[in-house]
Amino acid sequence: MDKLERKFPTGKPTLYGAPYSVYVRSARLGLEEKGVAYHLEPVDVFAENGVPDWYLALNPFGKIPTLCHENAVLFETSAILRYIDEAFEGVRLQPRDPMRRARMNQVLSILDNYIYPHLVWDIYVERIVNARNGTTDELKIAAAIPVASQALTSISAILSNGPWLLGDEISLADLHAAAMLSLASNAPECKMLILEHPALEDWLARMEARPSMQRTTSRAD
Ligand SMILES: N[C@@H](CCC(=O)N[C@@H](CS)C(=O)NCC(=O)O)C(=O)O
Repeated sequence: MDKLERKFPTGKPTLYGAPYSVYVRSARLGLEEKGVAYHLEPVDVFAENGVPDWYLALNPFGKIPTLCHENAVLFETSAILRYIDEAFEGVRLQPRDPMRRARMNQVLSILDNYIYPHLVWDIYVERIVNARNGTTDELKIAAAIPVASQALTSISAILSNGPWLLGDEISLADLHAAAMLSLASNAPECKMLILEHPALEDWLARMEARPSMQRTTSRAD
């Protein structure tokens, strides 16, 4: 049976991706928090020979994750997260109140547009991943710090009294943010920036303690 024939193996949703990806982890956190059984189908978009053709047929951008469910193929993580929340029973992950819901969307946007490129790529990847072969670009890290700092300040300003970003109820914003900040905080520069916001640091510690986070580490796969 080839990969595409295995797309809808048991009626469970299939998530294509690799456990190292923050975007895949975000989608997995949605599934875990909802209590949805799913199948994680490995695909390595950074493989030496490039993105496999069978995967490009699912996701023409060659990014992970992609979700397949009920004969439909869905890519772009924020769409996947919203679908998971709306299609399955379980705890509600999007506020009903319009302003809280807008705040959740605002956080998702800040994460995609500022945190992922600047904390994950410009700082974490340079400091931790590229350091392994001695190619860290210090100028890139230095240039990223002001915008990374502003992005964390903006999320911190939204963080209410907790325990979660939008208050009493955990939302998609918490899941997406935890996936990115958990990884980025391995870089000392990101850690320092997070420590400037004690409430954000406490929030991240609370997120790290959740079973969903513990079940979705790369080590757990
Ligand atoms: N806009 C996409 C972004 C996903 C994304 O960038 N995933 C990374 C892994 S964390 C990826 O596939 N990178 C492959 C590449 O950039 O070639 C989404 O929201 O799902």
